[in-house]
Amino acid sequence: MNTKDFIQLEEQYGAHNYYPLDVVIERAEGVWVYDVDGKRYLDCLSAYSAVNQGHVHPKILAALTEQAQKVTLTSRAFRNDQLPLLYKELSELTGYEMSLPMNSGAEAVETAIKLARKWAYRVKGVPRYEAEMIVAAGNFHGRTVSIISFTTEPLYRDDFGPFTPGFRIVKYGDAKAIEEAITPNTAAVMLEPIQGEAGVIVPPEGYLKRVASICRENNVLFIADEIQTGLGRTGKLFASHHEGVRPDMVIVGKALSGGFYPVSAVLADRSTLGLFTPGEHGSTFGGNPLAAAVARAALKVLVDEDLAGNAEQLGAYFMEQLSEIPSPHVKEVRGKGLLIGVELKPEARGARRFCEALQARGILAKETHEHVIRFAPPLVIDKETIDWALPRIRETLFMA
Ligand code: IF1
Repeated sequence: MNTKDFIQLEEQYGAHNYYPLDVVIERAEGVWVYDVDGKRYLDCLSAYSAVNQGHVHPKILAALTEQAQKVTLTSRAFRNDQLPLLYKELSELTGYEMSLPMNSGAEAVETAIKLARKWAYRVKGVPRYEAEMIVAAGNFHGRTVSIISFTTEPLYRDDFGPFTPGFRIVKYGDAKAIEEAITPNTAAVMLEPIQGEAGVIVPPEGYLKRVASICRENNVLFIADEIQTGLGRTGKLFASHHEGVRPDMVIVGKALSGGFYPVSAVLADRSTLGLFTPGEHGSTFGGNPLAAAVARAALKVLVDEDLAGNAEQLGAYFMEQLSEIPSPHVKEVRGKGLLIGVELKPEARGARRFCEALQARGILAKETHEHVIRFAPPLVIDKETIDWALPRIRETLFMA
């Protein structure tokens, strides 16, 4: 079977909830993916930053294979020998006292929302069911009904009401807007330190620091969704570290497993995560030994290979080189570390056609919000590979 055959099957039998590039990948290793026709591509999406460690990293694969032959799932009705070690290693790495493991990023976001509400009622004394959360316009936190209840993207919400109440939406990047939205019933502020899906929107310098102090001054929890920006992507362990900010809660996912398995978690101290009592919250697969073994190996790779450092160094180089391309189509190059967005001018007629042209030149990138090409390769990329990509990107950015 070739590319066309696979696409035909997908079109016929699969729900059309995506508009993927016409590339059918059968194998991947490091920064490279290979399609069924034997073509090689540089992956500049990293499965939306889930493959920071590079595709099929041998050490994570070994951990998966070894654990899969021992025990994969015990449920949390019993205990297993991998989860306690993950808890400890996550705490030592991130400096948070505790964590709660889930599977998808959205499940971890829902967990953070429930925890913030519980803290509001039990600790802050907000009257029951009056708790509010402040979020930012342009946010992306997942696809559940509660989460799309506070999205500003019509595509994600219009056909899916009625919506979960209790969320206030303010302009991203404006700390004053957050201060003005706080009421005595505000439980938390939840933000992406850099908005990925909105088009790699980097907030003004000092924004996160200002928001963190506004939250502290108003007895409001500050929750950072680091599912996409975390675990080395922006050149630090967490994007909030660029401003020396320590949120009350940090949500991680994606690269927590290096792309091998859905693993997510909420990180916080005992004063919040200690509020959960047995049976209140959980999931069948949350904290399973296979997920924990894979996550432990994925975190070890991040640290041992200093992937955050590599992202910082090569991200700066990549961004500098992209900024020097005098393409008539480019409006702005922005980002941090290896989370880079190239915004095109409206007259460029949208980023999709540039992504298709990049594909023809052996590079897989994804458009986001119509006009932005996101470049987010695995953090194991080297300078030679970036230098291989640059002429191909330059050529594409000069197409008519
Ligand atoms: C899709 C977007 C990226 C996330 C942040 C939570 C989640 C995500 C900051 C939820 C997930 C993924 C979801 C995937 C495409 C991708 C995405 F385009 F949708 F917005 F990365 F930008 N917080 N993002 O980025 O985690 O439940 O997916 O594990 O839904 O199309 P999840």
